[in-house]
Amino acid sequence: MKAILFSALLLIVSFSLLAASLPTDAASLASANEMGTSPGGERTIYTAPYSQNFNGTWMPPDWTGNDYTSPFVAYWTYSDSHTWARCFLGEVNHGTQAYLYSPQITVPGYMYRLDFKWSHMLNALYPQDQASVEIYGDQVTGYGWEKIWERKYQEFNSNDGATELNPGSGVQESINLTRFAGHTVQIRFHGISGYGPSWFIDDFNLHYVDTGINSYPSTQTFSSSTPFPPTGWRNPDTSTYWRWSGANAYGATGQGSIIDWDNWTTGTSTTLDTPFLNLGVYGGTLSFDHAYAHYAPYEPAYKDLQILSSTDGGGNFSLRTTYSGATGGNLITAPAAPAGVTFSPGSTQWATKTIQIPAGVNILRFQTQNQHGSGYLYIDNVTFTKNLFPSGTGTEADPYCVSNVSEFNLIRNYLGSTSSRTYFKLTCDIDLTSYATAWYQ
Ligand SMILES: [Ca+2]
Ligand SMILES: [Ca+2]
Repeated sequence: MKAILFSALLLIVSFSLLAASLPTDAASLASANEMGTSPGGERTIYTAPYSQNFNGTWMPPDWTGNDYTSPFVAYWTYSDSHTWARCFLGEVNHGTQAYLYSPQITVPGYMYRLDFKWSHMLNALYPQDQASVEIYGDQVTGYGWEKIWERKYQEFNSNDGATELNPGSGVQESINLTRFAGHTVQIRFHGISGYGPSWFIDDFNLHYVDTGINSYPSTQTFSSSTPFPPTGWRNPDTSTYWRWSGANAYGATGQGSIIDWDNWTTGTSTTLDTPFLNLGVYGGTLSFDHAYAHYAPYEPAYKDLQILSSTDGGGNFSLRTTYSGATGGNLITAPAAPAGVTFSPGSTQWATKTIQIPAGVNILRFQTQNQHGSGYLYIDNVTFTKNLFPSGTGTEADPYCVSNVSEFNLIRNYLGSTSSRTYFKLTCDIDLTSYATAWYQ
């Protein structure tokens, strides 16, 4: 019972923190964001889940956009079938921009996502259309609009049967907004005309989907052929440097690890965030395999690997540890690769690192700090474990500390020969009187 009360208390504390960080000047946020001749006035602030299917009267309540009456401005309105929002890109000058703004929406907790559907035919004669989806919230560095989705030119092609004037079946997108938990955000759709076909949007939905890791231990082997990054992971800068690789840790059969490609820009970093970690109240551990070598022609250029952690779903991160890639550093696992050779680790050219994940952490970040010619870093078997006890590791020298009924009950998970050398220590008296009745029945 103590443990239950304890976690309930933590929940209350964390919700209070969320509430405390909510923006207080939502009205000024709105006026700062709406551009051009957007309709002004009072607008409802919604709380997710919030959806808009564009099937009603245009403009949808509390949405705004460009002046959609001017023939000289790219504009948004309904599709001819009146079931999609439509951005006219083909009837305006090249480079003309069109914006469609969602209402302000409060994201009440972790693991909310923005889903939407889009459709855009690629016209080979006019392949210069561009589109992005941007978010505004007080989480965003510099208080500007942050791109969370983008398609340009040839890649702005839904390949779904779209025509110049009508949408196809649509391409479904789903964007992780966990880091905006507790904040009020606004989403805008931003089209830039290349004199191409219309861009269509539908089924806007900001809602909760559990994409977290809930059972432990959990290992990401990067062995799937699904698109990078894996489900629940996030590549914040949509960096092209993190990629799949064919090398498996320690020469194991199969395929897959991730690689921080040779990022050639000194002073840049590449980041990759884990899924949301439901680690409970005692934290856990992170372990992973890595392989790293310099590139000989550019020695002593190197990259460091940093592990950062967030207690607010990825809104803010703090540095936990740095693994040094400098000559003699603990990140290096192999001799420098000769000129013209891409480092590909052999079975003995891997190492494993383990660090504690403190209580309260719910996202971890892998981040490299790069120098020109710093070489290739491989990462595999990213494993999370959950601490079930407040302290101890279960060894004779460092037994698990059992201090209440809930923890006492966990000992049942350590039966059998595989747990025969697991040690526990009672750190206080535990009152089981309230369980007596149940046992006698
Ligand atoms: Ca619709
Ligand atoms: Ca692997």
